[in-house]
Amino acid sequence: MSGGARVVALSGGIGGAKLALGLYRALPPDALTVVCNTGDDFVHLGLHVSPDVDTVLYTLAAIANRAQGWGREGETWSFMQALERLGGETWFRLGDGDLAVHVERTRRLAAGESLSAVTETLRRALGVRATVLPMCDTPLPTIVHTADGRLPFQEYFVKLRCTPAVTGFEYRGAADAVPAPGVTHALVDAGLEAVVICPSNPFISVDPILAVPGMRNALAACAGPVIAVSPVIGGRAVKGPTGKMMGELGLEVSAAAVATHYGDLLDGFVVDPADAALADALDVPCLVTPTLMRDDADKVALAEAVLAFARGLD
Ligand code: FO1
Repeated sequence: MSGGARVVALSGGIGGAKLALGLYRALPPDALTVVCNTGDDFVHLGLHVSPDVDTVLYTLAAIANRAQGWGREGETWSFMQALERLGGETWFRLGDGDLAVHVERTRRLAAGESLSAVTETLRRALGVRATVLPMCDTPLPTIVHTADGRLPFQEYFVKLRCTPAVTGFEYRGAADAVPAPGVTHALVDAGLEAVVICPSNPFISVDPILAVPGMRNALAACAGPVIAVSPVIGGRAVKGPTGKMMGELGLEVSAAAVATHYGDLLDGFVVDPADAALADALDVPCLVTPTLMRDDADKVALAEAVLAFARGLD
C-alpha cells in the first residue's frame, strides 16, 4: 500500500489481534487504527478488566502470551497464588504484570479519565505506535442468552467454558453509547484505504462494535471498502466457540454464513482456499487466500493480501 495509507481494523481478542499484528507490520506503524470490542469488559475483584483491548495492546507490543491467546508472555502468578491461599475468587486468572494494568486502568477511570484516555496512556507506555481504541467509553457489556438463562459474558466464556447452549446475545447499554471519539475521527478520514473486520467471532467480538449507534452508518459512509476476513475455514472455526455458537443459533457453520451475517456492510470478503467453492456463490467480491495464521509471516502475508484486495476494490 502506498505511503500515507490509513486502515481501520475492527477486532476482538485472539484471532483479531493476529491480523491486527499483520496489518501493523505490513503498514507504516502509525497508519493503523484498531477499534477493540469492549463487550467482554467487566469489573473483577474491583478492577476494570478490558480483555480485548489488552490482548491487542500486548500483541502489538510483542509481549502477548501467544500460546494462551490472552495475558502476557513470561507472566508470574504470585498474586493469584496468594489469593488462592486466602480462598479468594480464582476462576478468572490475572497474572502479576497484567494485574498492574488493571489496577492502573481502574485508578485512572476512578479519577475521571475516559477508557480511551486510559488506553492511550497504556499504548504509549507499551511502545505501541498504532492507534488502539475501545469501541466506546461507556459500559456496553455483552450478555449471553443461553438455555440456562442470561449470563454475563465472562461467566459464560471463562467460568462455564462456553458450555451452555446459546440462544442469542444482548449488548446492554448500546442505546446510550456513542463511538469513542477517535473511532469517528478514523472512520471519517478521507484518506481511509480500508476497514478490515478481523477474523474474530461475529457475535461476541464484532457485533458489539457494530451495536454502538452510528457505527454502521459510519462504515457505510467511509472512504475505503469494508472487508471482512472469515473466522470460519472449511466449516470449522479456527479457535474458540464461533462454530458451536453458529450451530446453536441454527446457522450453517460456514464462511458463507459469516458473509451473510455481515450482509450489506461488506464491500469484500476474504476466505481460505478451503472455501474457494463458496466464494463463487457469494454476491460480494471475494479474495481467496490462506487465512490460517500460524506464525508472524502468515499474519503479514494475509494482511498484505487484504490490503492489495482493498486497493483493487477502489
Ligand atoms: N480467558 C480464559 O479462558 N481464562 C482466564 O482465566 C482468562 C483471564 C484473563 C485475564 C485477563 C485478560 O485480559 C483476559 C483473560 N482471559 C481469560 C481472556 C478473556 O476471557 C477474553 O474475553 C476472551 O479471550 C475473549 O476474547
